[in-house]
Amino acid sequence: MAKIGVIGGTFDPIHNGHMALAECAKNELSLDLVLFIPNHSPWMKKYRSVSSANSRLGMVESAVSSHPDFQVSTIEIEAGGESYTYQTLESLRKTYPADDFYLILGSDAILQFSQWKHPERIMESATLVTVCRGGYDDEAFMDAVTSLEEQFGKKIELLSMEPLEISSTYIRSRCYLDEDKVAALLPEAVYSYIRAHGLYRAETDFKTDDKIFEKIKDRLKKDLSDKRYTHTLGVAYTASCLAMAHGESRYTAYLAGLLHDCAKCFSVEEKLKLAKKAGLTLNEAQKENPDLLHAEIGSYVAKETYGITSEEVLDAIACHTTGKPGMNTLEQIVFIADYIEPNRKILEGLPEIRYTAFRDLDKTCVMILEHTLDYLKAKGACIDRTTEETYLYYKRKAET
Ligand code: DGI
Ligand code: FE
Ligand code: FE
Repeated sequence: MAKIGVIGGTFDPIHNGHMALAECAKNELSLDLVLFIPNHSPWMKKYRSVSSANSRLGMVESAVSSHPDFQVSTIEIEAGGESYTYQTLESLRKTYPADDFYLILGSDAILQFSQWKHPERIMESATLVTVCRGGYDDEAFMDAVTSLEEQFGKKIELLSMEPLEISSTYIRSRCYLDEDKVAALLPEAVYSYIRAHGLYRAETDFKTDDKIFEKIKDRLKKDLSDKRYTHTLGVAYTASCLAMAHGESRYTAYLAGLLHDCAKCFSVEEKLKLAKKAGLTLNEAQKENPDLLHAEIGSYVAKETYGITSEEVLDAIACHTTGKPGMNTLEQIVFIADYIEPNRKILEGLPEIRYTAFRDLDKTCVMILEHTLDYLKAKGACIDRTTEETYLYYKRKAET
């Protein structure tokens, strides 16, 4: 029978406070294992978009990789949506029926614990473990602990450490400004991960003449026609404006906008060659109209030539021409910015689409795809199945 600690959270980013808490619980309660469980979509944080589950998972993975008794569980990320702690614990117990669980919580969580969904089922599944806010002489806190113990007839384990008051908000907003201070609050591997993936840049020093952008623009000027380059800047600016309207990262949106057409001006032969190199299999529409490949090839070129590692940026580039069902916010933003950027010649319905884009992304996708499909049908062009599927997906979504 093993003793398993469980520590959940948004981990945006995971920091030394979480690590110290897990370490202390492991030592004082002789835990065999501590599971870190990043949540899928945290209780929607207002005015701030949370980093993608992928990025948060990547940070937690790099934080625990050097600890033999720490592991990551993707149970909540895989479940999708909002997970309740009682559900997570109950499914963990199914996986490890013989083991004892210890749910490690910060002191603030203890104070709100009775308002959680089914606290009695949580108490049934696990022993609560927490730290004393401000030491044992914090009466309000100790009263809360005692009253929970009485209410549920179960002891709560108190760790002897002083909680480390580390703020993820501070880390996110200062990580490119107070580099040394921020680095001291994070496991080294997490700090490197943040820098390598350009996380949190949008919340700090976004500038359109950032060195990274300037280098990309120099290259784009060589690879694109003048007209295409002007369009590209329009898409990048528009994408960052849409990001502001819809709570996405301006930085990521601008970057994806800049690169979305990076493969557009290659010749047909070059496009086919690159498609082969990228290992793509061509569908009927792409065979008839190889220009359609510029989106997927663009994603490949952005990675190989421009050194972009952010999967979300690469994904947004890959689907910008046809869209795809179930796009995330960034993907919708790039898809839409491409259509509405200020240099686009006025097509029928464009003013209304521009108006809607800053209010309702799903509805805007329907409007754009309707126009595109009409246009392609009138032209007698071969329609990519994804374009059709995307249209149906968003039409259905808008109706429900
Ligand atoms: O690269 P851009 O011109 O900025 O914009 P884009 O990547 O959206 O490409 C636009 C072209 O792609 C436009 O002429 C319509 C065409 N297109 C979009 N979906 C389909 C399509 N063409 C075909 N044949 N089939 C499609 O499903
Ligand atoms: Fe394009
Ligand atoms: Fe474009």
